[in-house]
Amino acid sequence: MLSGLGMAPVAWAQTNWTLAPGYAANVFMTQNLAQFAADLTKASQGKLSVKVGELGKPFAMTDIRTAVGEGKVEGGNVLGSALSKEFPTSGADSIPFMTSSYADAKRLWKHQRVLLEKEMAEKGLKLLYAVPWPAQGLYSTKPVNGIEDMRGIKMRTYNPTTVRVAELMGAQAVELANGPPLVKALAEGTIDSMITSSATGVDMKVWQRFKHFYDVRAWYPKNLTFVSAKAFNALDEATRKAVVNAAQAAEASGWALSEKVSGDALAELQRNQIQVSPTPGELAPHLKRFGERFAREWISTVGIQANGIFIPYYTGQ
Ligand code: PCA
Repeated sequence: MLSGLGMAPVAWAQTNWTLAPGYAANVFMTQNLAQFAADLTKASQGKLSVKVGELGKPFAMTDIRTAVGEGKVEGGNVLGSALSKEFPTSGADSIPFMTSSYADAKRLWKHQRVLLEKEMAEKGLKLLYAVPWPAQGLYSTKPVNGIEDMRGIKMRTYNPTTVRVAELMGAQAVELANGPPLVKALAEGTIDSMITSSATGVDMKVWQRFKHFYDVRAWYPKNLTFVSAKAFNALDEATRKAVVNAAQAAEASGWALSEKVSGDALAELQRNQIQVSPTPGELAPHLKRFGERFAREWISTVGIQANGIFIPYYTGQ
């Protein structure tokens, strides 16, 4: 209302952004995204209104990046390593056994971010913040004692690393998106195993199908929140600053939330009769070898950029 005496008419129009989520509304990644949207809307003092869309409406996670590039939606939240064909350095957080704690993951992100921001900027995308999923472990219908137990089984995959690990183990990769496609496969019993977090196991109520979770802590893949650079650059300076500040806060709250969810979800798996165990002794050396092989393959695909992450990371910076 502009009825106040002496009040100047509003000279600016409100900008509306929609962020497309790659995961359902009850998943902690999307909850954190919704908080970011609400905080940013508030901080922009009416200049920017940000809302989170609904999973799959209309974009599946695999379509979000293109939709943002084409200006169909201003931004999104997707699994970074699923974009590693276009943005090679996004795959650094899915290299098996490179990180085995949140502290490692945070240090990796510090080095990865510099390169990834640049790669994305070159394609017209503004990277806002990243949040890790809890450590990746192995779910299985049957007990896994050694590598023989993985041969020929159907293993759900979600990015190039999980596909390659399935191949190296002699399992059959079945790519399934988080959400309805995975829920359906679990209900129909068409997969025997998968590598993902405790959190996703709970979200998908995997106990209807899986009986075992091996807490392998193989890697900490991250979700990226980004917008089109065009949408970002169209904002005035103060609002751009509000976006950057809100993104920083969302990154901090997201990492804390991930860590909390990680422990809660492990307990919830156990409450639902899933047996939680460490990596089976006979499987461990095979996984380690596959991890090393994967890292070598990754370096040769990514090239010189890999140095920019590996050298500072492994020299403890
Ligand atoms: N959950 C996502 C990706 C990694 C994770 O922990 C999924 O399984 O789809």
